[in-house]
Amino acid sequence: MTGIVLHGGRGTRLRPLTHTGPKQLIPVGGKAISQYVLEDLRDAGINEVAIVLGNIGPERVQEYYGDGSRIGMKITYVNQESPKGIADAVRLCQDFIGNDKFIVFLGDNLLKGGVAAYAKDFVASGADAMLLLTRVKDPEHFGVAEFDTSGRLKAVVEKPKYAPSPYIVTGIYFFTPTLFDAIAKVTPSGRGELEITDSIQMLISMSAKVVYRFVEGWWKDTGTIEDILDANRLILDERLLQSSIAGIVEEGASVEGRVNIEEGAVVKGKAVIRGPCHIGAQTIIGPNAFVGPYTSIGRFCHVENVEIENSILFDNCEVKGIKQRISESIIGQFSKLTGEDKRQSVAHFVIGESSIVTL
Ligand code: TTP
Repeated sequence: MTGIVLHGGRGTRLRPLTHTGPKQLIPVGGKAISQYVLEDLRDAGINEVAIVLGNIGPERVQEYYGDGSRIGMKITYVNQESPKGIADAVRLCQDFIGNDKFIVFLGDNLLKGGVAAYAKDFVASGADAMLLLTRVKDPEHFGVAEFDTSGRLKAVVEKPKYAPSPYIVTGIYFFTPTLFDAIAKVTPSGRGELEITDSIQMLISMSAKVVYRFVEGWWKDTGTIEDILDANRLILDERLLQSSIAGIVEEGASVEGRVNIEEGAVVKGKAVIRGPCHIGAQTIIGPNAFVGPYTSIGRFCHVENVEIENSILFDNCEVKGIKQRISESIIGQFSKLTGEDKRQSVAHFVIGESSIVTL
């Protein structure tokens, strides 16, 4: 099997973060979201992957992953000039896929436990396609599954007004190359995209065998700021199982709970870090800082005289002297948040790359 990992899209719901880079590279727990996707594929024995690049920061994706050897994979890049839909992105990989079975994994989706068991299941099923479904409260915002009385998948409908079931199609799909015949018969939807749901519907109409499994555990689509912060919490909870302290914790500083402190990072006196937290390489925390639960701080940051929790700092940020507790915030790389603000409440920020905010 091979894999396709999408890095395109418009990312409008994640602006300003997506003004300067693709959402799939937003860091949670110290790694780009799509790195968890790639590592899940690798752990399922899939070492050859095509990454589809969109028109937001494609060069950053290539810089981050290179040829893939850093994470033990072989990566081929495919360009999607404009966001013409998931099926359009997949179609561009037809030559790369050849006659292989393959997984399409949206680069901004996270799945507890990875895909190894599902991939085995798909191969054993002999099906042309296998979908992973999950139950949600608001199915109308997704591709929704409709079943017949015997429980077979009858249809998949994109964002219906009235959902035929509470089960939606997640962004992890298993296919054989029959999918390309189906995509060739699909025309762009009302929003001008070649839809993957229409392509799956076409497979069903062509009498292809389309099966499904329900997701065991959680699945997270990271399309909004709230989703990104949730993903950060889930990843720190699930994947940071024990502390690893390669940096320096100075006398008078305190580190509690599960905390990952990378090499060259320094936690200065009177700083408290309460896990689960990730502190990137060469970052300085303190003096006088509280880094609270569910916070991921990138590399080369400086955090001083502040309290911060449930937040994400990209690399190269400076956050200093803010009296309000910073919570549920995301701060883009090379940004500075400083000031002499005296209010003792909780502040919430979403700050794009290379920004300066002085209170
Ligand atoms: P979406 O999150 O549905 O779309 P979007 O990225 O345009 O976001 P927004 O609604 O906030 O503007 O995309 C789902 C996934 O598919 C995501 O990982 C991006 C990827 N994608 C592509 O790679 N190419 C495309 O043409 C589209 C539409 C999405």
